[in-house]
Amino acid sequence: MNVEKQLQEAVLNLYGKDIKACTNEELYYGLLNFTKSLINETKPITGSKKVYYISAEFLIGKLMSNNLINLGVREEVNKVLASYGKSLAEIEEVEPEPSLGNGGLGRLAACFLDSIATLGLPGDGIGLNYHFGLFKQVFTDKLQDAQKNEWIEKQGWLNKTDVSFQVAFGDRKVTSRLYDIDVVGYENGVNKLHLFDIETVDESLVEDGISFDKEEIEKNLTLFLYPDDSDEAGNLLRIYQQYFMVSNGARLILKEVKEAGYDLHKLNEHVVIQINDTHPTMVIPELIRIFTEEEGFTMDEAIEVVSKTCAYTNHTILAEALEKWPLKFLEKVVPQLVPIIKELDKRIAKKYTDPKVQIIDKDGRVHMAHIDIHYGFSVNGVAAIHTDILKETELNHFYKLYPEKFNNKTNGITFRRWLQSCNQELVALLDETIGTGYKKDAAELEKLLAFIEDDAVLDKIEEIKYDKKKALAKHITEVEGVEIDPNSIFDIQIKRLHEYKRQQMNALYIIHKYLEIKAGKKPQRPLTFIFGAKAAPAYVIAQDIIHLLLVLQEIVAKDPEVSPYMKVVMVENYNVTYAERLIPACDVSEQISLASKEASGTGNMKFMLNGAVTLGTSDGANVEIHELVGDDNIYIFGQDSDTVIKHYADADYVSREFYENSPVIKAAVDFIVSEQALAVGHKENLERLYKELLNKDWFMTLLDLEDYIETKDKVFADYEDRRRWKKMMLVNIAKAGFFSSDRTIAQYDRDIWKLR
Ligand code: 26V
Repeated sequence: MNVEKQLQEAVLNLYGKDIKACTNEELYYGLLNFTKSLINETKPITGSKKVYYISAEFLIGKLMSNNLINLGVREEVNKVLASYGKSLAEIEEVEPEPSLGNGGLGRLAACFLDSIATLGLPGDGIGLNYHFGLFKQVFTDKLQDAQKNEWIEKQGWLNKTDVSFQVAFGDRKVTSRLYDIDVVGYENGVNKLHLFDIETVDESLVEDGISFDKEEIEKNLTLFLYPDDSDEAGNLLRIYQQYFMVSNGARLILKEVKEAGYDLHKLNEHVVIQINDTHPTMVIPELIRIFTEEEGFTMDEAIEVVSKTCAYTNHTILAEALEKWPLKFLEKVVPQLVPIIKELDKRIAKKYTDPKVQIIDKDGRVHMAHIDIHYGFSVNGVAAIHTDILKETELNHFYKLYPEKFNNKTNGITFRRWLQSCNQELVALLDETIGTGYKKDAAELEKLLAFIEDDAVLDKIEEIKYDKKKALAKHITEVEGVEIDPNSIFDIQIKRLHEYKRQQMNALYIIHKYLEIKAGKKPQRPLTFIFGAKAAPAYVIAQDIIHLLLVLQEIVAKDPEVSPYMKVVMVENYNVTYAERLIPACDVSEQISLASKEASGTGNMKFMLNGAVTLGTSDGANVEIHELVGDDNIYIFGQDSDTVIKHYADADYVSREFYENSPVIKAAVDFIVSEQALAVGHKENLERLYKELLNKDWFMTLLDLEDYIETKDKVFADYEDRRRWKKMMLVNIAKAGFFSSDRTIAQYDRDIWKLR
């Protein structure tokens, strides 16, 4: 293949110009056409059994770079463009980022699709084509504001298909339209991400920011990802969205099965449906409904085959995140499913008396996870500790009924995006030192350990990190207007804003450092604290925490006594593209959730792979990172999950006691409502947060604060032993292979899907 010739033709066709004369924007669309035609020449992945990964979220990020890598042409494209004085990185800036996910769960789905195709497994994603996805975050007056994120263009990765279905709700019928995005495996074939949309959607419904009329389902169904569900209309809309997704998904799956000529009674021999969290749960009653109403199955037959086809992944133990829909909502939106759900419930009630395992509870709420567990064949958690907690605590009643269904699949990340695409410098070093085998078998990264005493390699790792920090600093100056020093330590916490993730604990450390510097105790080296996080629009305390971080950013920046020694930057609109810049530039990876609460985390894996050292609690996949790198290459602090779970059980955590017994904690917490903070921030937000920390602190920030301060101080001191630190970086990179999503997907296939 002659890349130059094909690219030249692509832009000539579009613009009648040659590469040299094109703008970056023109080159992007030329490259898009070029890439799409290469994808069209790539073989679809086929087989007699296929997985459908059904998920309300696919946080795919920009696709150009990843597709070029997976098609095996990125180097070549780079070279050709460079020979015309053009930069692929700058051209990629033109691509809009779809924001079809909230955070980890959606990004995981995207990594999984990449790995499924890379392993050559037949497997498609099924989801929704949100027009504005998750909101775009802007800061106004140090508060988060939400705006719509437009990403759909006339020319893009979405391909309109001729597939369309009728979807009936209780009060209306709508027509769907399927759009597909090709998913190219790394040097392998092509699968699809199927995104359903509604033909009557009306983007002009969106008024200010992200508000819109929630009643007009025909017009609003696919406008946004998880619109504000703090009111009834928002909740109903979510149910409309979920049913729309699963009804279309079920129709598509059955269409493919019938076209292949398979017997529907043997559905489970040809199809496995992986249900990503509870959002797609209605696919179970929907399939049972279709089989009994349209395909002549008895109820027993339908239940049996559907149960052998569906598998469920749990991504959280937070009770408030486990969906429980009031039966009356389902009666309004999907009355056709209600008799099926009642039948499923009746069968369970007959077999088991324990109220904890019922589908419909005494208050008439339908526990979606319970449908998945009773009527699916597999239940998996997403990290070892998370699965253990599910088995021993949260889902113990189910584990006792079905021990054979429970299994762990520790999450992973695609190394194509989180190494090859975002850190080409590190890739070059790896290629040179350990060869290129790690690109197909991530376990080969361990070969890097042979260089642990090689100063040239250690220095090179340090140099790459420094270059990435410089590039990030430049970007942050450009987009945030904040100067940061690449010679400072980059301490980064990027993830959804949630109390259990404890960004507020990091903020209290920053206050503590600020007070120390004011008192004359300067850090050995300047510190840069970077945050990126969106908060759900209805999550008040999360908004307050963002406010506090922005207040601290300003206080520190404006204080000439302190700003030479530390900086705080809360980046605006943290998203996948931003993560691709932040992660390679990180020294210290903040993974400080309250133990037991972070199911896995995947950012922790991305940081490690790029040579950051983890500062974290014994939670989620941190536990497995710890086991892999050993005590000397990670900083673990805080109470463990057993202790935390016991505090909840005994209801004996009193945050005020920690506050009153520790002058350090007291000083940091009091600062939130100090005159100095109130002069910069809003009284309402700061006081609410202060009171929350003192009177409730449900996620036990103060429990671990002293230990956190001590450990973090040690991290920063250890950073000065440069050789030791470089070795830690090397070990983290070398041991990251386990967290390749190729490994995770191979395990899903071996234990659950059995596609080959
Ligand atoms: C959802 C909600 C929705 C209602 C308000 C509170 C709340 C809190 C948490 C969630 C999380 C939903 C599920 C989720 O995103 N889980 C994440 O899944 C990742 C992939 O498995 C995993 O790495 C993260 O630890 C986990 O939080």
